[in-house]
Amino acid sequence: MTREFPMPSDQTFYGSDFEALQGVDPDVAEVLLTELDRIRGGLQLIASENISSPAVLTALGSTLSNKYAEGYPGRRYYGGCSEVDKVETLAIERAKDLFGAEHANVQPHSGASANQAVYGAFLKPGDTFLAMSLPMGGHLTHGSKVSFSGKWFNAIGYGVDKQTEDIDYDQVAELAREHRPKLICAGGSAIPRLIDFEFFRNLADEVGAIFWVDAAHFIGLVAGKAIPSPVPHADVVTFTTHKVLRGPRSGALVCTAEHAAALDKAVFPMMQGGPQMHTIAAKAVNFKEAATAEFARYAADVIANSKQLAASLLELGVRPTTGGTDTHLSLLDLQGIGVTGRDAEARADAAGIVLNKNAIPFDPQKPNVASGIRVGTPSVTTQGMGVEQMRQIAALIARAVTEGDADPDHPVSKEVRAQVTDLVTRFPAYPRG
Ligand code: DSN
Repeated sequence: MTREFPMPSDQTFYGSDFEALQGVDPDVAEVLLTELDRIRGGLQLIASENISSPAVLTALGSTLSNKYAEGYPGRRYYGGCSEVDKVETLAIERAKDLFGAEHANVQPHSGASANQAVYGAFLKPGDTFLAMSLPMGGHLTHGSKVSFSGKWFNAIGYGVDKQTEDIDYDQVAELAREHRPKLICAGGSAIPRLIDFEFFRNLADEVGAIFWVDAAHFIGLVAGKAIPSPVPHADVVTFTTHKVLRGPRSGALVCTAEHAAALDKAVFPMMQGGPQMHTIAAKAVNFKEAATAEFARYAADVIANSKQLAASLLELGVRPTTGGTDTHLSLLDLQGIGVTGRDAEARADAAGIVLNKNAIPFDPQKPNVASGIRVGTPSVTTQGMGVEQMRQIAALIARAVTEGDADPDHPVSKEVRAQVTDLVTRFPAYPRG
C-alpha cells in the first residue's frame, strides 16, 4: 500500500521543512529563495545542468542523510541499515534495468568520484591510459595535468579532426597502437556528436585495454532511448545523475559482471567512505522517473530542441563546431563574430541568459578567455519549451552576444532581458501551484 507523505506539520520529523529552516537560519533560507528566483528568472542553458523534480528534491532533503552505511546492502560496517539497504537495493536494481547492465554501483558521490574508481580498479600509478584531452572536449579527470588523473598516471590525449571537428578516430587508433594503454576512455564535456562505441570496443580488444565510457553528459539521452547506448560495448560506464538525466547532483557507474567486484572495491573502501544515503534515495527516484514514456519523450525533445537551436544560431552567423549537434549541447565558435567566450558569457548573463564560455578545438585563447560558448537544452526542455522557442532563444543569444554588453543597464541587455522574462514567465521552472 502506498503511504502518503506526512502532513506539513509533521515534516520536521520526516524530511524538509522550509519554515523550520527560516526560523533557525534566515540567511541560508534567503539564499534558497533567491536561488529559486534566479533559476526561474533566466534562461538556463548550461549543458550540464537541469531542473530536477520535487520528488528528487524531497528525497535529498530527508533524514536518510543521517545514516552511516559503509559497505553495501546486506554487508555493512554499521548497525541500523535495514531501511537504507532497501533504498540502495532499489537504486541498484533500477539502474540495472534502466541501462540493461549486469551490475550497478550507485555510491559514487559525483562523476569525478566514479571516474576515480575506474582508475582505482584498473590502473596502478604510472600506468598509461588514453582519453580525449580537455581542450579538445574531454574532462579534467581524463588526464588533465592539474587533475590526479594527469599527475598520477601517464595520460595520452586524443583530439578532433581539424576539418570535421569530430573525434579523430585515425589518431585514436594510432595512439592506442603506439602506447598500448591499459585503459581507453570515450566521452567528455563538450562533444556535440554521437560517439562510435563499436570502434572503441574493437580498438580496446585489439590492444588489450579496458574500454571505459564516461557518459556523464549524455546518459539521460541513453536512458530515454534517444541515442545509442554505450552499455553493450563498454566494460564500465560512469555517469553523473544531474545532467540530462535530471536527478540529484551525484554519480554512479554500471559495468559488466566480470568487473563488478573490482569496481565495487574501488568505490568503497578505496576511494570513498560512507555513502550519502539521501542522495542514493534520490537516485532511486530519478531512475524510476527516467524509465517512463514521459522521460523518453523528454529526451527526444531535448535533442530536437538542441538541433534547432544550433541551426538557428548558424543562420544568425554563430557557428556550431562540427556544423551542428546530435545531442543536448552545441559548442559555438565565436571567432567569426570577433567576440571571446568570456565576453559572450558576461553579455549573455547581463541579459538573463546563463551559459558558459568554453574552449573550442585548437583554441588560440587561454581557457579562462576561450573562443567559444557551450549551450544545452536540458533545462529549457524540462520547462516545456519547444523548437519555436529555440528559434527565439537563438535570436536572443545572437543579439546579446554580438550587440550587448556586460552591463545589465545597457539598452540591449535590458531589451533582451525583457524578452527572456516573457519567455520564462510562459514556460516557468518549478511552476507555482
Ligand atoms: N563540469 C561539468 C560540465 O559542465 O560539463 C562536467 O563535469
